[in-house]
Amino acid sequence: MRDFNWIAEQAELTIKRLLPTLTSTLYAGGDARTFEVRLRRHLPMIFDALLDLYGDQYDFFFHLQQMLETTARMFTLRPAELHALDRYREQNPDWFQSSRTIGAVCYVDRFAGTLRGIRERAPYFDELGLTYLHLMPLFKSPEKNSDGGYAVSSFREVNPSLGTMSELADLARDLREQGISLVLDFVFNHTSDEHDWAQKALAGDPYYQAYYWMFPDRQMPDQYEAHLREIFPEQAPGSFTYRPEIQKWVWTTFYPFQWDLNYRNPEVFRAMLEEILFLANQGVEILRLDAVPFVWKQLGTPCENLPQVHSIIRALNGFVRIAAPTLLFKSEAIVHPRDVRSYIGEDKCQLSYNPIMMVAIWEALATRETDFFRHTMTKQFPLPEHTAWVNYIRSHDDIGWGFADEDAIELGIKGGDHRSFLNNFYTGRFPGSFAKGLPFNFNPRTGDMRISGTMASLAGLEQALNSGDPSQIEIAVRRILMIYAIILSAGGIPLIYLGDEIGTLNDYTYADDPATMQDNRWVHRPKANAEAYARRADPASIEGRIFLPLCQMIQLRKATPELAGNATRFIHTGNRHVLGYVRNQQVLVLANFSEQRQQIFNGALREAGFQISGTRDLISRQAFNDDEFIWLEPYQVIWLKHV
Ligand code: OTU
Repeated sequence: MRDFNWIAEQAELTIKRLLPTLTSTLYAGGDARTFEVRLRRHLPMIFDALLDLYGDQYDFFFHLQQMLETTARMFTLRPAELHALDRYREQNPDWFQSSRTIGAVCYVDRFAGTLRGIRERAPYFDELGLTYLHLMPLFKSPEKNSDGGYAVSSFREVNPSLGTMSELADLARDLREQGISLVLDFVFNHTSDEHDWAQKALAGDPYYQAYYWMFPDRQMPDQYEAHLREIFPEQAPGSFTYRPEIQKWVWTTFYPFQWDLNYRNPEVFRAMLEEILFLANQGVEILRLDAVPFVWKQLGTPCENLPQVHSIIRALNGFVRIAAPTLLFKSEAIVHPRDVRSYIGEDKCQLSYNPIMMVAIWEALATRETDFFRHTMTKQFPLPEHTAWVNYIRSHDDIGWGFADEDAIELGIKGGDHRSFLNNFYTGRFPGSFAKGLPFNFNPRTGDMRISGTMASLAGLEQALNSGDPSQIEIAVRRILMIYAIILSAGGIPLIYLGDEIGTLNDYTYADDPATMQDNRWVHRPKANAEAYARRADPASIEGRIFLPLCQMIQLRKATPELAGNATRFIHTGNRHVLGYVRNQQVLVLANFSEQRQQIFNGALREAGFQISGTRDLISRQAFNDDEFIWLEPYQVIWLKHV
């Protein structure tokens, strides 16, 4: 443990020494007083975090000064309207916890062609009720394969086929005026090999070679690899790539063209901080921190979720609180629940994907039983203050069964066996399965495998439509609506992958295109289908049967402040097919995970602390009195509130 008084003293000395320089950076009209107040508030924590990373470097204070100068310069460059938003958000740090917050995510090109196309969809975003829009990586990136944009060649240039940076800034402003926060990815574990830094490194410049991890031979790579997990064993085996131009092995956790940055070099930290603040100054309000677990490496470890990753995020977050406090971080760590949770905090990532609940939903859909859901969520759901889960059912990525084996074994479920079952189920191999997923990256060495597929195809709609059986189609539609009813009522921000709101099915044409055929995640990233969207208002169409009730639930959620915040208490309903949770002691959600009608004994709910009589289901408007039992139709969800 470091002595906090000593840290505070060092921070104070640093401020005394540097403030004149920093505020002279601010002479161009910056609000020096605000800067100083924030600096005093956050520097001790920043200092503490940076000591974890660079405390052993003789030039620690030089690098700290560089980082602070970057922060001051970016603060000065920040547009006035964003400074105003900063002041407002500092007063309202929990704004995202509102029940009015509704999120969606899309690829610019696949959903709307260009940034201008996104702009033209503004009325549609209103129709859906969005307040949070995540545009998938839209930066300049290699033309033939960029891992869907996750290989960034410049954080300051938009991919020219989508638009320009100034269009992006305009879009951010327009969206904000419409009440929508713009969310972008910050791909900070790696850059593409076409990034300027990588190009200079390839040309032999040692300064930029030190931005990455490079080795003259296999000696060190072999030692590291002994402990590393392969992320894409099928498409990109191993974690290092040989570059003959420089006769070096480069660390590439993901694809060979994605070069891992070396955060042991404080200059890399400073440069990436500058990119963050640049994006914040374009009006981006939330950055999704991509591949968080991988950003620090240590020989002899798996190089995932190391303690220094937390120090990097805390330090970045601290600087952001000074220069652009509107900006929030959202963690993308799809790892063990313990590690997922470890990145969430007011001082780290205020938001995080909730892969734990995502997996629990699919698990309960496959088994038709909710014991594991309740058990694991009771342990894993609670979050610290001023943070939130982002609840989703699938993203642009594969689905991996990342539940905690410890949670499973407590219910007598063996993790490995259960994962095999889920893989079989969601690839449609398990007898009676309703799902049409594809196996993603089967690793014969470990038996590990993940699943690709759209929400609708995984939830049974594709198979039902193929069968032409109206009752199966009805069941699949209900299953989809149940998923949404959970995502929209559990604590946190609901996030819809656009296309899923109208029941988009798997798109198998990815297999015909050489650019995508290797990576079946493209099966669930189809282009928006204008005709399908046009049918959304028709209650007889499949699209309308999903879209219309979904919109109704979204509006209900927005109008129900009891659904705000995180507080979600999972309860025993006395019927293992029925999930139950209470929101803020005010709303009881019951969800039937089976194809059969289910009965719930009121006594069980009373015992769990919720009185049924005098409540009304917000969704169906049905009123409930003193009857002994509640009946739920197949896949029905009710949101019970006292009236
Ligand atoms: C992320 O995913 C992105 O979401 C992917 O689309 C990218 O390909 C990748 O990073 C590289 O930028 O392993 O299978 O724990 O799960 O970062 C997807 C985090 C991934 C990893 C995640 C990664």
